[in-house]
Amino acid sequence: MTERTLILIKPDGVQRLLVGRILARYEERGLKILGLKLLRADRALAERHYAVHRGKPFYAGLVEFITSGPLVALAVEGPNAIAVARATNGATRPVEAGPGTIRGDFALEVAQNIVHASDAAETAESELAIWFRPDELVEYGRDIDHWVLAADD
Ligand code: DAT
Ligand code: MG
Repeated sequence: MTERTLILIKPDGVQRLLVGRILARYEERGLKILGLKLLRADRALAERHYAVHRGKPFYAGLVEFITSGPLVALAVEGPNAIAVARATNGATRPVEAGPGTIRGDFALEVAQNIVHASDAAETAESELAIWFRPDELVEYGRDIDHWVLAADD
């Protein structure tokens, strides 16, 4: 099923000069980029994004971290995009993330795990709305879609 999802390259990914290499992984996988921007999240935006984690012991650190520098927000589309993006990211705890995943290749610590991706259809929809206005998402066809996507996608 064609899905859209939100991906963030968190401030550690930007500071470590990994934006291009990380973007390439989603792009090469075949996910279509619909929206892309670099911004520094303020506290209100971070708190909306991480509302489900409010009250957890790591919540304050999480908001602090995500607002600590610019990040890259990315809206992508493709078959099973939600699961594909999370599989490309790897497990939340980098120690459990397999080699070949972004976290498995570039991260060591859960609090500096480089990337975010929405975890379900409802969160993808609400998170995309938090980070992108509707007119910031661009719909277009790609000539390679014929090679990447099944005929009925
Ligand atoms: P994911 O980002 O894989 O969806 P999550 O939603 O459970 O993981 O947690 C959100 C982020 O919070 C995660 O990417 C890093 C941080 N985090 C999670 N568990 C943590 C912990 N035990 N200590 C510090 N940070 C944690
Ligand atoms: Mg999550």
